[in-house]
Amino acid sequence: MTRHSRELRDAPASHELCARYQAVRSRTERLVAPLSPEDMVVQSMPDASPAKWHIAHTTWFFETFLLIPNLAGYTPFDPAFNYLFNSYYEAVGPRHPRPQRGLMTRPGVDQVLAYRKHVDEHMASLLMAGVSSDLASLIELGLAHEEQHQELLLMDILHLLSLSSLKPAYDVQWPADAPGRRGQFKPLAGGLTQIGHGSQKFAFDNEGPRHTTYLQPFEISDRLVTNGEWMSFIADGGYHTASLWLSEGWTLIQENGWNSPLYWQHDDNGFKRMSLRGLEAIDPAAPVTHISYYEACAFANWADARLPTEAEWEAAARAGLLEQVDDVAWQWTQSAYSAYPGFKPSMGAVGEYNGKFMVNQMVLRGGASVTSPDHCRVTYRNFFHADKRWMVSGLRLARDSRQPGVVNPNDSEFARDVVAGLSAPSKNLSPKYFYDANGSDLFEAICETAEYYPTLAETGLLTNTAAQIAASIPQGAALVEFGSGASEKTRLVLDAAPHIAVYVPIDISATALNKAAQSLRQRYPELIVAPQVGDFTRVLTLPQEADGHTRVGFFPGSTIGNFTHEQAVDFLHGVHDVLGAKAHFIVGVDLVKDAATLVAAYDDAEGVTARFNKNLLTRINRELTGNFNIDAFEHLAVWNAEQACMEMHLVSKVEQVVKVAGHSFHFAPGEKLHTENSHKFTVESFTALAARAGWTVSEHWISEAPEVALFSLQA
Ligand code: SAH
Ligand code: AVI
Repeated sequence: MTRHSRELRDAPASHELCARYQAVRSRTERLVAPLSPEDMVVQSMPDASPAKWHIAHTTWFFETFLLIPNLAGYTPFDPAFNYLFNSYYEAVGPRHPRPQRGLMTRPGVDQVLAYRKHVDEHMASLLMAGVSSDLASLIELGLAHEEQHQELLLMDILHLLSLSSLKPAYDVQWPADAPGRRGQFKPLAGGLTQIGHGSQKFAFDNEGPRHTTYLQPFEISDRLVTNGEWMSFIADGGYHTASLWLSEGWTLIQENGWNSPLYWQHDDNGFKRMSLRGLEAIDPAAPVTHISYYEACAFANWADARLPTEAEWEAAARAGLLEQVDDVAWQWTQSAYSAYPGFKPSMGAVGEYNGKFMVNQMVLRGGASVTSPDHCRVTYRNFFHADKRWMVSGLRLARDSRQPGVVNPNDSEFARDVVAGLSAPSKNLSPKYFYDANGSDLFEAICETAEYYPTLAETGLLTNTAAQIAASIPQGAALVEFGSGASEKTRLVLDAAPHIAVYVPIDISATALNKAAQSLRQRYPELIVAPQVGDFTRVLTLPQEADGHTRVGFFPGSTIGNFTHEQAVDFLHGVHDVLGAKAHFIVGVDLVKDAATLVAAYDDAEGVTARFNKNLLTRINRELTGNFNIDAFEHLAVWNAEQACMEMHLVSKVEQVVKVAGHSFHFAPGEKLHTENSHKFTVESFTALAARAGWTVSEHWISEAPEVALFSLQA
């Protein structure tokens, strides 16, 4: 044990870990609640396991790896369970044969639930007694393991129910995948890129080490292949054209008579498919799911494309180019599942978790509708054999670069803006480029720092005013939010105003937007959620879902402060056009206050804001073949009292020349790169600004100190 972990030995587990333990364990129990005892015992095929086995095995993990070695005096619930519920750990001993898990009528479901209770009670004692950092990591692994089994449980239940003649629903309310437009190819410059997990946060051992890899220029679709596209493949004889298929795949479909994805069935009225909601019509605009690697490859050949490699997928996801990242279906890649350079399995029996499966399987990236909330990361490597399709698997197409001119980083808007900003006498960059996938996560982390008061203050204010705001929103309205990010504050408005029919979040960060949209759809099943990825200063029309609904604008977070006053006036004019006549717009702004509070909010002690600021340079290095030395720049936050503006800069510590997109830029020692303005207002100054764009303040509310304000604007 390290000195560090010994020091932590007596500390009770953090509140977060205890809460997470309870949340994960109770979610498993909620997931099995709709099942009958009979549903929970049957094994529908050797790959699947009975629900009863999943709930026992996840418990066995905590008993075997946490309680027995670490809780003094712990007596196993039943010594036979080690044999029954060990999955594949050779180090732990022999086990019940996997294909015969469905023959385990004993122990009964009640006994397995009693086993869970016993282990949970003892885990509570262990957590309270204190855990070292090593033990906390093992508990995190146990919880991530249980989340994987939550997904397996749903996959296995669907497989089981699909074989029932009654085609019963697991849960008629289970959310359906949102339909949407077809994908468009997005170009990405190749070059050296970093992939893999490299932070201190939890990840499975197979996600690291982070390492450099080389990519040719390529194009990748921003969305997944749809059912409609798959129907065209079928109609075009896709399953009957040998030239499209890998030899093993062709043999497989002949032997099994496959002519459509798993769970599809065809009758006189066309295709239907089995889902967790029961048998249903297939939505052509929703992504296709439950396909094998072989089918994905054949489709890609038919579409004159290919599957992305996992490195291409990760680079594109980090660049924020992808939609439907982890909320619909796992996406097959053409990468074989093998060790990253320098990979070492974890120590001890849990070293068997991933490493020993690194042969004959293919990697899938992203996440699926059945994946546990917040379980995924851009580095997450799922893997299955090429013939499997009972998991929620889909595909996203890629192809080699077709337009070398377009993939030249010098031709993108981002490149043009960066080159122009770094060429200016006072170097500057637009803050809208902060928000790639990492930047959006870092902004979320800023909101949790003790110093960044605006989030807490505005959340409190919205909580207190939600009822009044809700009363001002007409029945059946469409709420249009600008820079919605995680849409956390929106929930306060949606809770208070269930009469809102449509929600249109607009954000430049595809990853943040799609994650938020998926989670809102689950929480508000009646609400139509129509996300729009893009620059909100350019949104001229809203999606058709908003047609015929009175539009109410929402712009919290004091993001309006990131504009210059001129840009803010232009934006306010534009919003008026988008929202229509008699528009109503609710805007959050930060108010002028003492310099110490302001500077601390933009220079927190933990350095989260500094990392957010510097991430812009990391993004430039990755996307625009830049060579910024991140450590040669210092984060600076200053209060410009004259402009009533918090400014963020990156200050060059030394004289240096930086290359970006083929251009060279000289930095003198101490030279500043201005990355963000965050204007602060008074009630009077904001009222005057709004008036310049034709808006009248009908009401305003001010939070407790540190003060922020909400304005209700009327056109
Ligand atoms: N409204 C949220 C998030 C604020 S952070 C809150 O109050 O907590 C600012 C958000 O605006 C980010 O999600 C960022 O991706 C988005 N954003 C910044 N500039 C943008 C632009 N020009 N167009 C669209 N979205 C933008
Ligand atoms: C999104 N925007 C309003 C934030 C702000 O406060 O200006 C972004 C931010 N920059 C540093 N910390 C937070």
